[in-house]
Amino acid sequence: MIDHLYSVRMRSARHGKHVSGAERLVSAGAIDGTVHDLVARAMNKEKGFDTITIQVESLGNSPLRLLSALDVCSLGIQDYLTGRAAALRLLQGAGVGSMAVERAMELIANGASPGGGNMRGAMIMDAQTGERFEPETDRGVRVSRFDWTPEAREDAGRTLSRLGMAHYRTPEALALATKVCNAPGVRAELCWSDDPEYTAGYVASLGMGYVRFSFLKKAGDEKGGRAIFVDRGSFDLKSLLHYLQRQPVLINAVGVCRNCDGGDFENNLLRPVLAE
Ligand code: WAQ
Ligand code: MG
Repeated sequence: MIDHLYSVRMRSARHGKHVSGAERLVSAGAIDGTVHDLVARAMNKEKGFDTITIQVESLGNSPLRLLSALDVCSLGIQDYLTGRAAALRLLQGAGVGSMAVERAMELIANGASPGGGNMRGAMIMDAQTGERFEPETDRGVRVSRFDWTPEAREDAGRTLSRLGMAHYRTPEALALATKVCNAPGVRAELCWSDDPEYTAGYVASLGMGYVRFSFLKKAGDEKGGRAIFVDRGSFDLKSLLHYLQRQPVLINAVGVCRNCDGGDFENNLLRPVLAE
C-alpha cells in the first residue's frame, strides 16, 4: 500500500540563471528529510546560489502509475563520435528514422532553443521527420512527478554503483527515461547532459531499455538536451504533455543492469560503426 504522496521540488539559481533542480515523490513522513537532502544538494553545487526554492505539493487523488525501471546496458566507449554513431544505429533499430536522429543530435549539439542555448526541457519530435511538436521551443517539456520508491532507489543506487555508475545523475536519468518510454506513442528518447564535465548520455526505448554511453559529447562542451521521439499516427500531444508533466509515476523495481563492454551487444553494435 502506498501512502498519500507529495511532490517535493527544489530549484536553485544564481544571477538569475538556473543552477540545479530535483524532484521527489514522498509520503508525508519523509517530507522533512527530503527537504533537508534537497537543500544540502543545492548548497553543494560549486556554482553556489542566490536563491533556493522549495515547493511541497500534495498530489491529491491523482491516480498513481507504478512502473519497473528499464533494463540498463552500459557501454564504455573512447570518444563521442563513436558514441553518437552507435546511438544512431540503436535508435534506428527502435524505429526512429535517421533524419529525425540526425536533426535531434544537431539541435542538441548546437543548443536547441531558438537563441542557440540549452532548453530547460525536452524536444518532442516526429520519429520519422524530426518535426518538433513541443509547444514552447525555448523551454521545452519538463518531465515531472516521477520518482523511485525508497526501496527501489536503494536497490538502483547499489546495483548501478557496483557496475561503476555511482553518479546521482544515472538513477535520475533512468527514472526519467522509464517514465518517458512508457508513454503511449513514444518510440524512444535521446539525451546527453548539459553539464560540461558530464560526457555520458543515453538512448532508451521500451524494447531496448536504457543504453548508456560514457561519451555522447566532448568534455568541456556546455551543450546538452533531450529529444523524445513520437509516432505521428499514435500520439496525442495534449495527453502526452499531461502524462509527462502531471501524471505521478513511481518506479518500484530495478531491471536487469549489465555492463555491455566486450559482449555480443558491443560487438554487434560497434563493429559496423568502427568499420565505417
Ligand atoms: N524534463 C525534460 N527535459 C529535461 C529535464 C526534465 N525534467 N531535465 C533536463 N532536461 C533536458 C534539458 O534540455 C537539459 O539541458 C538536458 O535535458 C540535460 O539535462 O549517467 O544529467 O540534467 O547514465 O544535464 C544522462 C546520462 C545525464 C546519465 C542526463 O541531464 C547517466 C543529465 P541534465
Ligand atoms: Mg538536470
